[in-house]
Amino acid sequence: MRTQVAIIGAGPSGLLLGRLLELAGIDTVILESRAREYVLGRIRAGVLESGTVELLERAGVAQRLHEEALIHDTCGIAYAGGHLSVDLRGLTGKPVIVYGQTEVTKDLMDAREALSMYEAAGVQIHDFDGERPRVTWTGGSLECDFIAGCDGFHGVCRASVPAERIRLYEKTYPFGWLGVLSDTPPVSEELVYVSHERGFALCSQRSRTRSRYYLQCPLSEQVDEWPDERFWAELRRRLPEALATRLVTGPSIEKSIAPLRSFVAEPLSFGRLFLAGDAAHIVPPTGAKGLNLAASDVHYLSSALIDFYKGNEEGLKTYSSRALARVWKAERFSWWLTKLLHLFPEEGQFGRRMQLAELEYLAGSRAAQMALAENYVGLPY
Ligand code: RFL
Ligand code: PHB
Repeated sequence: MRTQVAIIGAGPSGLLLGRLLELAGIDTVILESRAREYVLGRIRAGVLESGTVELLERAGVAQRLHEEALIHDTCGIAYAGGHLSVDLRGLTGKPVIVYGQTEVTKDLMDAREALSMYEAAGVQIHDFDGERPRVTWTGGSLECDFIAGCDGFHGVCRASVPAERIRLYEKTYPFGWLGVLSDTPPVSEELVYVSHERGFALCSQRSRTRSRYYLQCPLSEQVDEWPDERFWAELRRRLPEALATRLVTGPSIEKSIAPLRSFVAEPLSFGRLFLAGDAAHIVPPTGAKGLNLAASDVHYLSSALIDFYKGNEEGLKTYSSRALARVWKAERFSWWLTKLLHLFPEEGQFGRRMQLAELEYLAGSRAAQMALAENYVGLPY
């Protein structure tokens, strides 16, 4: 079998790249190790930058998004008696868009006409330094011009690069996020990020009838140590009183713990192999940047590949540096917001007072709110 671009991974980055290339008349095959239903069942991101939405429009998959997504002009931060509502639109002219990663994935899967192979076991990539890279899996092989490594943090593509050709930067955090999805109305119209003595909490949502909540929790804890009653009781304790009394609880329909990590691989290109999305970098979810960075990588990579097939190789040469310039800024923002809002017991009382002083400063300074808002709504491509 032969194709122009072999895409490894059917997460948002692989599917979006495949769709943009398909629209430009470029042949692609997507190889995904999991079943389609498994990929669709993963509950992950919920907040899209308007740049991501524009890319989905270009990919022709934004129709349902425009009918169902919620537009958020503000975002809330609560802390020790204070509550700040950051006027994203007033400060930047842009809102953020609440629409689940699951829905983005479904829209992209439904639109794709070219070949996707799910449950492809034992995927390996070969000869990406030469003119004729190859991909093999149990029972099949594929020749191609390029390989796009869109296979997430634990994928095979980054792992296939010889150690001396790649630099990895990593920071792990000593806690995770315990997430619950429930068919209950969101506690607040805006998303609320909560900095509390007992730990961080986040009130997010998927629709007017579906909520997504997160609690900072120790990495040592297991999901089955968190029956619904314990989760709701702990969330209520961390919320400001006005929200706690409004909280509507109900049975969880998904519950999971995700570790927090900052990670960047440099560079993103190795001969004819290009990494994009979580395969190349991870941010802690606090800034809601992971899916949006996957989209901006795909913006740069898709236009570079389209230019290549029109005879211009320049974009492929600069893909890594252009994508990474944006990645590092989002890494900084996500790291900063994580440090500002989470409980770090090892930082002691002084560390906590520094957080509160910064939150008070943020509450009283338009300049500081502007810096937060322009990063949260997404830096320009
Ligand atoms: P994905 O989604 O991990 O997809 C990679 C795909 O590759 C497949 N794969 C392989 N296929 C073939 N062969 C192999 N050897 C393979 N190994 C892996 C996998 O099965 C998978 O289908 O990466 P992608 O496409 O780069 O997309 C990245 C996003 O999924 C991720 O950044 C976001 O979900 C991060 N994230 C958030 N991002 C936001 O922008 N806003 C948010 O609000 C937000 N919230 C979150 C998040 C991530 C979270 N978790 C669980 C990590 C909240 C959470 C809790
Ligand atoms: C989510 O709704 O899953 C979500 C929202 C905002 C974040 C992270 C996750 O910062």
